[in-house]
Amino acid sequence: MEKTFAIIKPDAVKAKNAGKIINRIEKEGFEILGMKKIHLSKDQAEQFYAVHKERPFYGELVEFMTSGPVVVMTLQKENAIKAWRDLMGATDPAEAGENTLRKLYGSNKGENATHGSDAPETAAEEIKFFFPELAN
Ligand code: 3AN
Repeated sequence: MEKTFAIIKPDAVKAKNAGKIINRIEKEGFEILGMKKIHLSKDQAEQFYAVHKERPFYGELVEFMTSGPVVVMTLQKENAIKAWRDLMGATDPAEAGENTLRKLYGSNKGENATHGSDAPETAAEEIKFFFPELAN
C-alpha cells in the first residue's frame, strides 16, 4: 500500500465541488487516512511550492492557493501516487482525459481543482508538511 498527498484547491472548494471530489476518491477505492479543511498562510504556500520558486507563475500560484480554504488529504491505495494523478488528469484541464477531476472541475492550468504528489519523495515530504502524525 502506498500513500499520497492531495489538495482540493480553492477554486473547487469555493464552487462547492469538494463533496463530489471526496465521493469520487472513495468510489475509486482510496482510503482517506487524514483530511482537514484549512486556509493556507502565504508562508505555508510559499514553502509548499518552493520547488516552483523560479517559475514565472509562482507569485500567482501562491496568491491563488491562499485565496480561500483548501482541503488537504493523505490518501492510501495500491500505487496511490499514480492512481491519484491518473484520477486528476493533466495539469491543463483542456488536455485532461474525460471524467478526470481536472476535466470535470478545473478551469485552467492554475485553477485546476486538485493537487497530487508527483513521486514517492514528494509524497513523503508533503504528507509530513501537513500530517506529521501520518509520516513514516
Ligand atoms: P501538476 O500539479 O500537475 O504536478 P506542475 O508541477 O506542472 O503540475 O505545476 C505545479 C503547480 O503550478 C500546479 N498547482 C499548477 O496548477 C500550477 N501551474 C502550472 N502551470 C501553470 C501556469 N501556466 N499558470 C499558473 N499556474 C500553473
